[in-house]
Amino acid sequence: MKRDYRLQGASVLLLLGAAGASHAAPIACNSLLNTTIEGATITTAQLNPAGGGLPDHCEVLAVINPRTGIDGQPYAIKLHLRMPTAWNERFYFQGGGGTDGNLGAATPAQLGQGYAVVSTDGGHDSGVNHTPLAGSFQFGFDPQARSDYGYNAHALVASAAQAITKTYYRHKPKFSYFEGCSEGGREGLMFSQRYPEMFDGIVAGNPGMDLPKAAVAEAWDSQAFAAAARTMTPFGNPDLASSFTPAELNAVGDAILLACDAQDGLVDGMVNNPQACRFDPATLGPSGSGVLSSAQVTALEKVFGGAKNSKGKSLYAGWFWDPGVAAPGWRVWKIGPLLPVPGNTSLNTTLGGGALPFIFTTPPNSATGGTALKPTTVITKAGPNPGFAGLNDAFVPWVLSFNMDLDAPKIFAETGNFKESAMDFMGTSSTDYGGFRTGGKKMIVYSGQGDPVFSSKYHIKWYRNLVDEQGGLDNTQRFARLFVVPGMNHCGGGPATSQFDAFSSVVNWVEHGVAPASLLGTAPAGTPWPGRTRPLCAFPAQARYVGHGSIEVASSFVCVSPREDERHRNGEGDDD
Ligand SMILES: [Ca+2]
Repeated sequence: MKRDYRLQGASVLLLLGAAGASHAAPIACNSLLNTTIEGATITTAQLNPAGGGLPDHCEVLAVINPRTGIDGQPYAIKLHLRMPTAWNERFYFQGGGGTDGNLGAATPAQLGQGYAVVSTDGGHDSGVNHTPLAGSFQFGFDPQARSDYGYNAHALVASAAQAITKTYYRHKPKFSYFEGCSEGGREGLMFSQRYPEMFDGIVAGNPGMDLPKAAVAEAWDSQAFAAAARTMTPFGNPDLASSFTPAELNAVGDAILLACDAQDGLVDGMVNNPQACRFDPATLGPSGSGVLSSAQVTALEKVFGGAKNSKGKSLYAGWFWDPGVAAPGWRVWKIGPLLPVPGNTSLNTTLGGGALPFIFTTPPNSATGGTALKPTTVITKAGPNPGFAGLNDAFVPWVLSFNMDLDAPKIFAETGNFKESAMDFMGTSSTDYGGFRTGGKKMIVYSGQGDPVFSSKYHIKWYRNLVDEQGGLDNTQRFARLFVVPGMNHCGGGPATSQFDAFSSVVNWVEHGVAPASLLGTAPAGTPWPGRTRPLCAFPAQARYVGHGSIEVASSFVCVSPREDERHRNGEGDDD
């Protein structure tokens, strides 16, 4: 009997197409084992049946450039790739976090939606590259590991994982996406600037833009809060967490609302027009309501004014006055405590306190080089947990002795084997977007207005520079949009409509040409108004109440741009 295989194949194709699945059967998953594709040697390739919330998929582990660093440590760039059998012909790179070093499970929600998903450790492994001196920041002693963390590992992994995906499914992905927050957000910016051809759509959340500068600002903040500390830790250092009680930070948040909530036209517990906000913390001090001491007022003035050297030159950016200051997500970074253990555990003195001396200072600090460590430093007790160094105040004396004139410039230094400065390998404020723009790529950047570690002011300053460089706002909004989320802390948290789906928006933009004028934000449980919705407007637009209708729903708000002269009147953009 004669059969028309071609037609039969076509009908199968149609059926599969209707189901949204791939039209080509993948090769055998285990046939990838021990092969090397684009420099990645595959050490695991196994087909996992559906289960545990994951779809039927081919799981791949691979290693790129295994080597020994100049610090004697074993390094490799590892990737974790999962390729679902019911592939949607799309590729998704899951960004990292902190100082990377964690391969990750590669199980974001996108895997269940049919995306091939990859994650990486960024070229070092916090479970392996961990020493008593520097904890999980040890990799900062190896220049290649620094460059891998900054950009190189992610580029090699993206390239190799896309090639493995193409080999497995027998055709390349139709669309490739990157999404990350914090360091992952920085990686998204990095791709858009260094490798604009690699992704069709990028979501860069609360990005650690020019992270070494932000790390300098973390030290600045720690010094400011230390001066207001009321108690010492068992290790003999100021306990930053004692500088403000939660009730005092609540008072600051309330005072910010009193001063600035109504300036956007509606008293709703949100500051939608932060550029107009003129909060003065002295109103809470001894000459005001008396809620705060003069030391506390000074600390807030220093921190929110931004890190500066002794000549008054700005070293990072200041911060918006935002009621997110009263949320736990602000406190755990700036002053702690993050963990219920003795000593300082703020992220600024642990994560930032280790990254600054070992990864962002050139040459990296050690007991014998760089800034002298104070005799009281107990750096050899740098935390028992891989991935979380800096307990027992390990880095606190160093952070508190960090000199804004002599030490801050070391993020720009190069010497000896360290041929790239920290700003060279971590810098992510370029405005050269020619390749990205002409390639038709799209990027969504979002920023928490109450983020305690990466300032919205810094993100806005970059975006304004981008607008200037790219021929105006309309031209820039064709490929890059910034969304500043009032009240939101770092990648979530705070009194904010902090739940939103930036990823679907970037997909819709890439695949259907629908540029997002706003994202729909929902306030989660734990906020003063769970379930409240707001439009999160593409900068410079801000959400404004239309004057009627429920203030709890986004449909009662529109996105409007504040008058440009406000920006000049309030002196925004003074940071350099
Ligand atoms: Ca308001």
